[in-house]
Amino acid sequence: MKLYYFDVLNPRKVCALARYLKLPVEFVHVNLGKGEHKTPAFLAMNPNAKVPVLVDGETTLWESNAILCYLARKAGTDLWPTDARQFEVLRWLMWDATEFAPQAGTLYFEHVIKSRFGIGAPDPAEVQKATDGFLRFGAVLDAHLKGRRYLVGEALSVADFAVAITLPYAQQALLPLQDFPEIRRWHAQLNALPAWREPFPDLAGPAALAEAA
Ligand SMILES: N[C@@H](CCC(=O)N[C@@H](CS)C(=O)NCC(=O)O)C(=O)O
Repeated sequence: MKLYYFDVLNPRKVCALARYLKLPVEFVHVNLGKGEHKTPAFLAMNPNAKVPVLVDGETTLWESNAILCYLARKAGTDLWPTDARQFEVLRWLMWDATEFAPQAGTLYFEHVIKSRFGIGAPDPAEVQKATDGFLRFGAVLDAHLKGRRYLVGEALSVADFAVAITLPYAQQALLPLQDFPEIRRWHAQLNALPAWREPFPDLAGPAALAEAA
């Protein structure tokens, strides 16, 4: 299995899960800064020109949340459950993609990506709108987590890997978490997992140094 990634937001969740599940994945670094996601070979795998992409034999899969479900099933776990919890997990994946991630992802883009790639200063109007949105949907998440260890009850699921993905960047992205103690508690639990804290292959290793050259 090959997992095409770059050390940014959406690939982070699938790399974390692959490592958590100890799957035999070959991590393939795609340098977005050098436009490696726009080559004909990459576009043949993902015409959206985005990472992550998973290739497993005849299967080529893009969209990080779909890859999460695939990996969970591949490892024979119920992190993507087959019982009634599946609808709850699906609910949180959809909610993340349409309500929460657009807010948190905008704050990540404005504060982290723009400075990393030197593509301008944060846009105050975008930041304000996303901060307001984060406060609105963050309140829903915080209330839901009260009395629950994870998003879907007591067991970890792919929903946790998806919905929490901006939280490792909370400080740099200026995510307004002050009034959300349950989100902070939940993320502290995820941080206890080595795979969550260190999802990417060693970017300081010889291969990465060669790539960066
Ligand atoms: N909905 C996609 C989004 C993937 C995505 O936006 N990937 C970003 C990195 S976090 C990317 O490859 N961006 C390259 C570009 O937009 O040029 C998913 O969840 O996989």
